[in-house]
Amino acid sequence: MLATDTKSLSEVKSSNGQEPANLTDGLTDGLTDGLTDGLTDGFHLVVDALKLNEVETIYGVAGIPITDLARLAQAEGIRYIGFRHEGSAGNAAAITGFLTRKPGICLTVSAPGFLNGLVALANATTNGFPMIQISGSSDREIIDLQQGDYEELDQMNAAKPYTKAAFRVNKPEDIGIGIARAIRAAVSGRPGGVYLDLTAAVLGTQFDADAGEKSLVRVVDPSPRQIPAPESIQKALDLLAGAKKPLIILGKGAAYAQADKDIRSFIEQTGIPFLPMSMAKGLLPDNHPQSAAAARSLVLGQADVVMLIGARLNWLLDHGKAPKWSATASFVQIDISATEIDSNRPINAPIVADIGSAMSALLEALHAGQIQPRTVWIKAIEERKQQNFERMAARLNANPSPMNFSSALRAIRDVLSDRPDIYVVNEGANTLDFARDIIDMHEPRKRLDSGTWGVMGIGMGYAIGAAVSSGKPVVAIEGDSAFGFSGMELETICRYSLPIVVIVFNNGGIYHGDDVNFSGGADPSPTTLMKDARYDRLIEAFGGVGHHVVNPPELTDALKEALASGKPALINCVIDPAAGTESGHIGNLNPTTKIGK
Ligand code: ADP
Ligand code: TZD
Ligand code: MG
Repeated sequence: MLATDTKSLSEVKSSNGQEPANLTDGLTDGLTDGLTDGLTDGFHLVVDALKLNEVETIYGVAGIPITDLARLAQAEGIRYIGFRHEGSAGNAAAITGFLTRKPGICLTVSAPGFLNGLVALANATTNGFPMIQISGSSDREIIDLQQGDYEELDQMNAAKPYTKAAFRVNKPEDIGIGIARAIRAAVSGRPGGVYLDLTAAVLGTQFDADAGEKSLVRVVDPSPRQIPAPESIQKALDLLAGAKKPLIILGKGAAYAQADKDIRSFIEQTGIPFLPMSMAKGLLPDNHPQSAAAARSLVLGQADVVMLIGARLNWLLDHGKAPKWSATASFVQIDISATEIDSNRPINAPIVADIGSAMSALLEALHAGQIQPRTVWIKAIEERKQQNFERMAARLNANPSPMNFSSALRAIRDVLSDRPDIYVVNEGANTLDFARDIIDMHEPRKRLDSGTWGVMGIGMGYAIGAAVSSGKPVVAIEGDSAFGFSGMELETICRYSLPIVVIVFNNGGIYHGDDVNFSGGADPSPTTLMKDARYDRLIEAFGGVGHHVVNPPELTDALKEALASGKPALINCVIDPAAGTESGHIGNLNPTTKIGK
């Protein structure tokens, strides 16, 4: 930080020629009671507004001009979790939003801190997670004339293209309505990331306490139900009733909706096979007899009526197009966002509604025996599943040395099968693809991963957000490259003593560890990482427990021990450098030169 950071906030403000903020004349004075001679200020109003709207946690990185905001929030009973990088704070906020259906809050300083957090905010928007990034910002007059302020940036306009909404509060009396707008924008309709800009001047300005209190807004019904049109329900049921080979695809919108019972009832009453997208795994347990996950290519290629529940037809579903999909299939789609319909393929029966309301309307209108997948369809799926289970079992039961992805994941799967309560965070390329297929989930919203962007760097932020918001243990299964993006948050995990076990799949590289430098020079190749790196020793620097494992029994023991302790741990899991493939399962998206290197 710059030298100015050592001054108190009031000194900085005086040097800016603005009113000193009373609050910071000796920080603790008045921090909790908040009022000095019937006055409040922007800091207090923000905290009061967040508390009024039941915000329990703020994730952030402190500094000018929001340091006192973080202190005051903590003093007033909001839990403050301080990170080492705003990206991780933002990711923690985003996943908290996904898990709780309330916007996760990330607090950042101006300009660079704001930009560090913005990637997470954009990722939240892309994935449909409700989140608010609150950032302090420099003096508007100086920014707008580009006169060179400390951490100068036109943050609101920088945020706009990447967020669901972006607002700036320019007067302390607008803090209440600004926070209310941000909350409603984040959680209503398709959830997303919202940016809220609070200028240093607004935070420091004093204001009549009574008028301040009256200016606060408690948001009423921030994400109201969106009831489906009855005729859309009828059309969907008619289409499914005529299907011979129906299929349901569950996406993370279905997980977010928390309509778990009705979704399961509809699937079980109709007997339709289902396929979960990665973060919808566990909505119904992965070992449910109707799961078609192990016959994925068969069902996508042959289904004649497909019902999408909270899943977009994006790249993760090959845009719904041939050859992966049947060119003649018809589609039902339930989505809260009307503009999602017909995005890639014509949708024959759209249901624009929230999934909870749509599922209960479908169940109400459904007659017994109305929808009956053909027996040949169910049998074909069953046969394909058996074949693939056998193939998978052969891979899982092989015991290569060094370990490969399958043998390591078999050990983890067996430990986690007794612990359905544990959250699984997962990122990497091969590490992501293999773990998604091998680790069964048994409860909804327990698998948190790279999501719609396939982004690296969510690992420690998601793990911390899940542990803090749920109080439950987390196992983060991380590629060695993926882990590096947020690895310094090990210190955060240890500082807050969170029950997080990080397993680093150490194959010495992005995708694999045996790539070569085509120039023949001494530098490692672009995808190579440090050979034999001891990630386990990183966590020891912060008082956590490190394990170094080279075979499945060691991995099993280390994971059991780490989970039993409930303390921060990192397992450095040595994987054969030759085991991975370039880009994991999406090598088809990776252009390569045909001319030669
Ligand atoms: P996945 O990656 O799992 O396939 P996506 O993120 O692509 O899932 O799609 C989720 C979809 O769910 C989005 O189109 C979003 O609009 C929708 N959605 C999110 N929440 C709800 C809800 N409560 N009701 C209806 N649709 C929702
Ligand atoms: N940067 C960001 C933010 N997201 C990305 N997805 C990438 C870079 C590119 N990338 C991938 O798509 S996967 C990956 C990178 C860098 C890492 C893969 O290596 P890993 O996993 O060690 O995490 P495996 O198991 O070795 O494949
Ligand atoms: Mg790797």
